[in-house]
Formats: sequence, C-alpha cells, structure tokens
Amino acid sequence: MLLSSLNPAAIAAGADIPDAVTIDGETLSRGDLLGAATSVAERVAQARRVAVLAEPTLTTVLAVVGALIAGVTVVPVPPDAGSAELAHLLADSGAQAWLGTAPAGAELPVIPVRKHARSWHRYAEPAGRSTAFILYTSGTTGAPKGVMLSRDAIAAGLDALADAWGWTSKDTLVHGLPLFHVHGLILGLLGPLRVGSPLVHTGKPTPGAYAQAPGTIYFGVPTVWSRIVEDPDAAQQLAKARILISGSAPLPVPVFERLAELTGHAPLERYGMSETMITLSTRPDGERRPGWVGTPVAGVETRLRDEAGQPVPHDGESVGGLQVHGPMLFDGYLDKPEITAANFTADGWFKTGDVAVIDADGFHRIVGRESVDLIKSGGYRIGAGEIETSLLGHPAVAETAVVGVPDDDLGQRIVAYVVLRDGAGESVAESLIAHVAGELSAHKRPREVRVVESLPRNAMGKVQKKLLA
Ligand code: MLC
Ligand code: AMP
Repeated sequence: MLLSSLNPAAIAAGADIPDAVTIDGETLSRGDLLGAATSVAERVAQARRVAVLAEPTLTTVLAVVGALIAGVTVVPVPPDAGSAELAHLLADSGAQAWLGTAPAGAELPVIPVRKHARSWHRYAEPAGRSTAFILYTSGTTGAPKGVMLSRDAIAAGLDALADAWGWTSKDTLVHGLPLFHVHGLILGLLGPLRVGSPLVHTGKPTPGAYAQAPGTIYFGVPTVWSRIVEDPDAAQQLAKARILISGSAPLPVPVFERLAELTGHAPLERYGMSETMITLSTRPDGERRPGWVGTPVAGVETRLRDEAGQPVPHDGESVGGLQVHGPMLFDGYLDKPEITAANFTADGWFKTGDVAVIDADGFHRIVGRESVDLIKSGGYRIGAGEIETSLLGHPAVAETAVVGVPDDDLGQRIVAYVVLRDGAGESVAESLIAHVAGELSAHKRPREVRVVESLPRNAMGKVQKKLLA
C-alpha cells in the first residue's frame, strides 16, 4: 500500500505512534490520522478529481490522505494562487470540487474536512497505475502544465529515497516547505507516511523554526540553507540531526561549506523534477562533493546527449543534455500528448532540459538549464512566458522580457524589462509587481521591474534575453 504506515490492521494490532504528523500546532497519532482521513475518504469517494488548497494545515493533510485512501486524484493548489492561475488550474484539471478549505469566491462545490470525525471503514488499495496527483508546473512558454503522477511512481520514488538516505521509522523529518510540489508534498508528507517516520511541519522554513523543531532529517531548498547559515545560532541547533538534505535548485558551494562548518554535517544534495521525482542523490555513507548531486537512486538510469542526440562521454567535463529513465517517472502532461511525446526520446528516456556532466564514478553535476525561459527562484520553477503574458495584459505595458538574474538569497531573482505604452508614467513599475502577484502568485512576482526604451532584438526581431540576464 502507498501509505504503508497507515495500514489499518497493523495500527489495530498496536503499530500506532502518538506523533505521526505535527503541523500548524496540531499533532495527530497514526491511528487518529487514519480515522480522520478515512472519514474524509467516505465524503469524497464519489468524486474523480478534487482541488486541495495546499495551506500548511492539518486540513490539507487530511484532505490529501483522505483522497489517497479513496483513490481520488488530488490537484494541489498554491494557497496564494491569483485569479488567472486559479482559473487555469481549475479549468485545465477538471477538478469537480474543493476538498477542505476553498478560496474566497470559489464557484465549485466544497466538500468539508472535519478534523474530529473518525471512520474505521476499510478501503481496498486503489490501482497502482491510477493518478494520485496532478501537479502544476511551469514550462518555458504558456500556462503551467499538469504533471500526472501515479501511485506506483510515488511508491518507487519514495522507496528509492528511503534506500538512498537510510530513512526509516526511527527518523523524524522536519521541514516547512509548501505542500503543492514534489519536495514538500510528495517527499515531505507522503514520505513520512510511507516510511513511518514522524513529520514536523514548521509552517514556514525559517531558521528559527528549524532550530526549535528536533528531528533527524531536515529538508530545505538552497534559499532555506543560505538563510540558516546567516543565523549561526540556529544552524548550530541542527548539529544533532542525522542528515540535512538540499534540493530543488543548486546549492551554492559556499553555503554547503558554511553549513558543514556550523553543523558538522556536509549536506546531502539531491536532484529531481516534478516529472521525475528524485533521480540523483549523494548518500549518508558516501562522498558529498560540493556542487555535485551524486549518483542515480535505485531503479534510475541516466545519460547525456548532445543537440544531435549523440552520446556525450561521462568524463566529468563534457556537458550534455541530461536524460533519465526509471519507475518514478510521470505519466505525461494532462491532456497534452504532443508536448509529452516531445519531452521523451524515441527510446523512452525523459529529456530533463537540464545540462550536466557525469564523471567516471557516475557522479553528476548540474551545470544549468537548456532554456533561459525557465527560472528557479527560491526553489520554485517559474516560466518567463507566463509572467510575460500576465504583464502584457496590463494596459501600461507595450513589450516585456522576463529573465532570472543571479541572486545570493533566491538563486535567481525574477526581473521584468518593460517598454511602457505612450503616456504611462514610470511610477507604474511597482504596480506591475502587484499585478503579477495578484494574477499568478506571490512567488511568481518580479522582484524588480526595469523600464527600458526598447528590448535588444536580433535581425529576426527575437528578444536577445542572454543580453538582459
Ligand atoms: C511581498 N509579499 C508579497 C509582495 N511582496 N505578496 C504579494 N505581492 C507583493 N508585491 C509577501 C509574500 O506573500 C510573503 O508573505 C512574503 O512577502 C515573503 O514572500 P516571498 O518573498 O515570496 O518569500 P520568501 O521569503 O522569498 O520565500 C523563500 C522561501 C520560498 C524559501 C521560503 O521561496 C519557498 O518556500 N520555496 C520553496 C519552493 C519549493 O518547495 N520548491 C520545490 C519545487 S519541487 P507571507 O505572509 O506568506 O510570508 C522541485 C523538485 C525537487 O523542485 O527537486 O525538489
Ligand atoms: P520543478 O519542476 O519545480 O520540479 O523543478 C525541477 C528543476 O529544478 C530541475 O529541472 C532542475 O533545473 C532544478 N533542480 C532540482 N534539484 C536540483 C539540484 N539539486 N541542483 C540543481 N538543480 C536542481
């Protein structure tokens, strides 16, 4: 079963623990979590696909677990999703209802989550090939696409990580990552429920919150770790951990080194994508080389290809497009068979869009991305195209180009270059940031708007983004 620690027979036979999940100041035992989530399952079982407003609360946990028990597909929605993003996610996914909390003004019906209700009904395990989640993620152009993840893929991906990290029921996981992406939701919530280790979710991934939450494994995106090393007192509290794990974006080497110095733990780095879960990782009992993301986890194979599709040597220096293969891959983008096909090779390998080197020992270093139009800011993947579309919808904007510029805190910072329409004053720049935050979400807002007379274009009229970034 996918959530093996919530096995009703084992819990009835005494495999309960008092602190299975702690979130938003509430703690539920394994048995209470199973009983409350099963009562959610009874209410949602008739639906096919539901939206869950992924706030870091017990309601979200019960909604997700309840839907998984009933075999209903979950569409996690960022809690700060703006008008355009929300409309797109709901229309594209075909979600039939909100399960749990609904955003203000919601039009779909709402199925409530009752935290104090309990049911001991036993559901058959849903089919492994069925879609557990549709996770929305950005591409280089257009609106976000729905990544279909099956129960089998999630089980394989989590088992490979448990194996790679020696993650067992004796661990306690601590993190405060958002519950609508692979990192915080699939690894960070379903991981503990499969492995059987308690989870402490800190709401926000702040240094102070991590320092106060005792655990053995801590998850963070690089921005979380760079903020922790700026707070040495907090960092030193993590010395008692077993492993500190970084992922979702490149961990800067100085942050790796400072974290090792302050905590005594060289962080483990792992690499993944919404489409593939986690495919590469360093190991607790192996080499942890700053700037490198380790070797394939169980079941994964990787290779490098050049632009013509020819093999690139694994010599630690030659750079090629990274392709991956394994049982934790997604089942395609929802209702987009052509785009799905274009992202796989003829022999079935997924083209990650990342460029990498592999050394003779099989160690991988991610060098960058093939496209400048995919930005990683604070560990969030954001498409330049969706921000440009939003900005072009503002009456003051005539032309725009959005780029990610290097940023010590966020990895990349979103900067929008805009050419204003005649008559629009430069003072409009700040309101453009609020416009994007309101239409898409706060983490997709440009941190800076630069008003320019014109955009650099080549002879074909195409914007030369490399000159801007
Ligand atoms: C400021 N705010 C505004 C605003 N200006 N809101 C609206 N409009 C404006 N103009 C508010 C925000 O709403 C927020 O409020 C506060 O300011 C701070 O927001 P922020 O600046 O966006 O947050 P920040 O502190 O920069 O966040 C850093 C972070 C976050 C690390 C906490 O980026 C984060 O959680 N990242 C995790 C991303 C992640 O999980 N990625 C995994 C993808 S899966 P308030 O009230 O909310 O504080 C993947 C696969 C893999 O990649 O390998 O794992
Ligand atoms: P997402 O779609 O949010 O899942 O983002 C996936 C992307 O995050 C990958 O394609 C990489 O570009 C990036 N990424 C994830 N982990 C790492 C890592 N450890 N180092 C560098 N990039 C990473």
